[in-house]
Amino acid sequence: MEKITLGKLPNVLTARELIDLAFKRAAEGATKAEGTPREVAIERERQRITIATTTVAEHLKEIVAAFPSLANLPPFYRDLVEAIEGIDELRKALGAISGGARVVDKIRREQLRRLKLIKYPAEAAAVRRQAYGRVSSVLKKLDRSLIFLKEAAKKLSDLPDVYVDMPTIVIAGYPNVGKSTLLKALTGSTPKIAPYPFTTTGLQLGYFEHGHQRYQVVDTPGLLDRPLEKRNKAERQAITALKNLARTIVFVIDPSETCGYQLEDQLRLLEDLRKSFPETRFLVVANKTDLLNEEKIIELRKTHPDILFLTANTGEGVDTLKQELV
Ligand SMILES: Nc1nc2c(ncn2[C@@H]2O[C@H](COP(=O)(O)OP(=O)(O)O)[C@@H](O)[C@H]2O)c(=O)[nH]1
Ligand SMILES: [Mg+2]
Repeated sequence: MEKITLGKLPNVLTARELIDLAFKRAAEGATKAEGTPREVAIERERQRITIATTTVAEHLKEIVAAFPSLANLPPFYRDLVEAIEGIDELRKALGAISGGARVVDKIRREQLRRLKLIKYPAEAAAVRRQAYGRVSSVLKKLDRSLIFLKEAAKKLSDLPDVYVDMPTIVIAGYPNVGKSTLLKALTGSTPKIAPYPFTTTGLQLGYFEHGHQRYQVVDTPGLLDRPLEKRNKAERQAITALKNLARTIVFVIDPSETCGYQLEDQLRLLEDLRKSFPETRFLVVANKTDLLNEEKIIELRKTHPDILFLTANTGEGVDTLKQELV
């Protein structure tokens, strides 16, 4: 089972922090050399230039290497990254950092070459200062990208841990229709909460096993519980990500309307979702059957012959649903 964790992203330093770190290491790291005053000066500055530029270039390369390769991300996570940061923005920033690392490597080679050509010891420090100045100006130009990636790393470390290739059932429906109760009834456990962008409550994940196959059940509080037209672009993208995950959507309706929403509105949301998830199988379940009278059930069976009736809080009908799901 593939479980992606984007949790190990680097602590990205800002331009200022990286400059300070590099120069400090260079100042402390240079060792004493022997020889003529010119040789001593050259060796001291050679070490400083090397340590400073290497510190900077290595950190930049580390950032690029540590960000998950966007090309290889499973679609679910790609959509989430798109929702959170914009893949293009991320790619551009990483491209800038990667280019910056190459420039710093080049500065090292050029300045070390210049260092060899000096005549007087005092010139060595000037070559080193020039190297520092060039590196600083490269980093200052990268600062926006560095700050962007610092933020991105923070947000991406917070992506939910889900199994992207486990058969997954997503539960949808208006608030208070009994989605969380159904998740518990299906999976028999307290759901795990995974942070998810654009909902404060996070995804609720549960698992059940049937015939040696594990199934993942996802409740999406705050996401698939009201009309999509009211969503902003980023929220839509976060919803789109679920498309890659959901093999089946269980749409829960509450015909008793004790949830506070009219059945008519609930069914409209269902049609709305069907249009947005044209390739996903939908199973419609009517919950809170215990609160319905016989007439209502008969009427619903007539208009919607495919509906499964259940009472999530007693577990009645949940086994039938499970059979239907697997
Ligand atoms: N009578 C009855 N109440 C239920 C049933 N399922 C859930 N509820 C209640 O409906 C309320 C909302 O349930 P919840 O699972 O939190 O809904 P969600 O907002 O869709 O996740 C809670 O008070 C539940 O106890 C049911 O089958 N029958
Ligand atoms: Mg809930």
